Amino acid sequence: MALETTLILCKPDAVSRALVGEIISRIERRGYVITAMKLMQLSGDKAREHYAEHKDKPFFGDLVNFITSGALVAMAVEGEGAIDGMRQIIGATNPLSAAPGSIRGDLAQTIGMNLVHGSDGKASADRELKIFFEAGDFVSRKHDLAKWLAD
Ligand code: IDP
Ligand code: MG
Repeated sequence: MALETTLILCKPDAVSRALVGEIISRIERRGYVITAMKLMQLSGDKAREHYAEHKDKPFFGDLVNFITSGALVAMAVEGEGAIDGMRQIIGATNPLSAAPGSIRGDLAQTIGMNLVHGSDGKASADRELKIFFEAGDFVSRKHDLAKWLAD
């Protein structure tokens, strides 16, 4: 296992339902640390870049409209195996298939408004983090992370 950084978005439904604190709390309780964070409204261009892999899907237009519809919170989240670990915490894409105990399984109803985005692999994480953050946005949390990491 390796120390990884993943891109997490609290999507506009999470911000408007005031669930950002709940989501961050679950990330922190897992022992991951936030190394960059922004409250922002995404432009159409950045939304299309972020979701480029879905550009030919029938839901692409709705997805871009939704992700640009209001404020979102973007975070870089660091930890051992944090990419897959965050996917576990988030749960399956369709909330009806997401395990109870996961964010989507506990708090979401529909696939279109499933509260959170998490990168699905190392290449995606590296690509997506660059869409939301630049080098100067990151703060080292190595000291804070150390207490969570067993030898
Ligand atoms: P993920 O967010 O779990 O990685 P992806 O397959 O990458 O899921 O899809 C990106 C987002 O697109 C999903 O989180 C969901 O909001 C939306 N989406 C995926 N599949 C559908 C669909 O079949 N109908 C409507 N929206 C969808
Ligand atoms: Mg995805």
